[in-house]
Amino acid sequence: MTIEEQFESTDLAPLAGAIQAACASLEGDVPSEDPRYEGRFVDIKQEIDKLQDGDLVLVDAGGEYAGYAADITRTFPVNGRFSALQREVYDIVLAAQNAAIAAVRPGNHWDHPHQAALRILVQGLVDLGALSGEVDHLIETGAFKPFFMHRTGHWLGRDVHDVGDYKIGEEWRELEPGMALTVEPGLYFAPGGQAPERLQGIGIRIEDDVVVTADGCEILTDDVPTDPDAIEELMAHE
Ligand SMILES: [Mn+2]
Repeated sequence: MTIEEQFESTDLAPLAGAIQAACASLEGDVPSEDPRYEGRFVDIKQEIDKLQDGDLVLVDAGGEYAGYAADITRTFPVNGRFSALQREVYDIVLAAQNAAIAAVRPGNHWDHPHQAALRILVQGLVDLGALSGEVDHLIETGAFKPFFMHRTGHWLGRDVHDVGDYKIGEEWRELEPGMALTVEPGLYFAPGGQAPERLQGIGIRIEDDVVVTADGCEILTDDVPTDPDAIEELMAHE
């Protein structure tokens, strides 16, 4: 069975078409005969054309093995080196991720890692000049939401956003050994948005998959580096 036949035999056929279209677009061959893929092809082609020296590219990749899903995000500098400002933002997001991962342990509840990440991200937004005021107040009022508009993770398992409750009644669910989740803080400064202009266009997310253990958690995706020096090193070899 060819890989195409395998894809066609599952509901992944549209994804296979999109991937084929993307690959074909890189070779200059436009597969326009199949209308199902036309929109996807255009989207991907436009995104590829936009990459410029000095930009960042955020890759949020899903994979499946033996029926279990993975979900990993890394942010790369297109030219192979983070600018000083990009690295400043990157280091804040990485510190937030480390704090969140440290908060994934039995006895903590679902919201603990998010609150740990949020505190560091909001302090970072103040340090960067994107927000001003007391961190507690900025968290309470949601003033950070233009720059961090999603939560720090979700359940992971047979599906990439797996089933499972986050609260039981009014209470956040307690973390228990064996639970799998993502840890994915980010900071995003939209062009034309309310951040200082020097920050606009920078968007960074770092996502790992973790499993709660007896006394903490195990990072399943740590073979792919998050350290910015290691990412630059990785890019220098390709
Ligand atoms: Mn995710």
